[in-house]
Amino acid sequence: MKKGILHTYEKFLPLTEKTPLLSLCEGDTPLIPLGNIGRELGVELYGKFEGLNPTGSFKDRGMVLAVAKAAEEGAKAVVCASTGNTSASAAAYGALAGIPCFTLLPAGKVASGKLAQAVIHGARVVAVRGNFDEALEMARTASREKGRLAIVNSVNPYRLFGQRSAAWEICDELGSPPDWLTLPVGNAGNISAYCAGFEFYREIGRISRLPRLIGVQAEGAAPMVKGAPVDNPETVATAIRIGRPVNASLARRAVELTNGQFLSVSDEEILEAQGILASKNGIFAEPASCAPLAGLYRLKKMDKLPAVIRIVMVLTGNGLKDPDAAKGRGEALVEIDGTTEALLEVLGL
Ligand code: AN7
Repeated sequence: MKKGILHTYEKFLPLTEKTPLLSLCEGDTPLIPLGNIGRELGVELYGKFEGLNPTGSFKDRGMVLAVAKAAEEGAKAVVCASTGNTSASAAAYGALAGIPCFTLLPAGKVASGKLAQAVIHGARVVAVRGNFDEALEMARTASREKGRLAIVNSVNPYRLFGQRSAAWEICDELGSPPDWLTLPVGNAGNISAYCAGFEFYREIGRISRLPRLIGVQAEGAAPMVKGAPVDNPETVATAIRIGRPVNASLARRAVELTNGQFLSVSDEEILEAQGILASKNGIFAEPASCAPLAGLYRLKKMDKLPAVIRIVMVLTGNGLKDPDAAKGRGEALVEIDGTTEALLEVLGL
């Protein structure tokens, strides 16, 4: 039975007797073999479908711990800035713990499903006329100035601690780490958490090597690739529309340590990869989550994708969160009269 991150990894996490063992049964997400696409790329490909977490993204793994610790420490409220998924997750776990949640979102730049989640879970949603990086700075200052207002962005170390669990699940399921692990990079927390998770498993002897970490960004928001902050990040993948990643140095270390790399892909390539994943392999992931697949196609084109290796792609968020990104794509809708004849004509079989 699914028990959630805090129960399952009690021994590996910084819990005390006073930590409430919150759970929405997060984690334990499927590692889906992506045979149709893998064959095309000439690799053994899996998707770790984090979009099947309770709020539809990987954020739940770290949020459950961050909110539990906030509750343990007597926080009166939690706050976060977010491109959408963090706010949905903070709002849900805040609701579960009975702690009010404030979320700061870049006005007009959050996918509709994510906004709906924050609202229905009862968060106080503040739309900031500015980008994510500016909103995060505001949230950090507010939490420093107001006692007992816990910040639950990935500057909160408990977030990354909980997110390590995804690396552990992958190793447990495959019996060894993959050759490559590729994931989208925004604020650069998740790639750092995966690295720490793999390092921990190596320390305790569960694995003997680290996978190469391949972090993929959108071209219009690629500070890790450029090696410098981006002031006005822009991309269709709004989840990773981030120009000043707070975990940049940890992420750089992760890539160096694992002999990995950062690369960027265009919005066009991201949307194309999203369409391929959905139409060739039956999985609907949000645009940001498809940046890694776009990256693999690009490497393949450049003849830089080794054959036969085992690759895990982290599908960080569910496609249903951002229906607008899918609208108007694929086959056009046909509207017909309510008659069998009209239907048979459309079927044309
Ligand atoms: C689907 O929700 O930053 O590199 O505020 O939602 O750990 O930041 C989301 C990030 C990848 C990037 N994929 O992860 C937020 C937020 C999805 C995401 C990322 C995000 P990090």
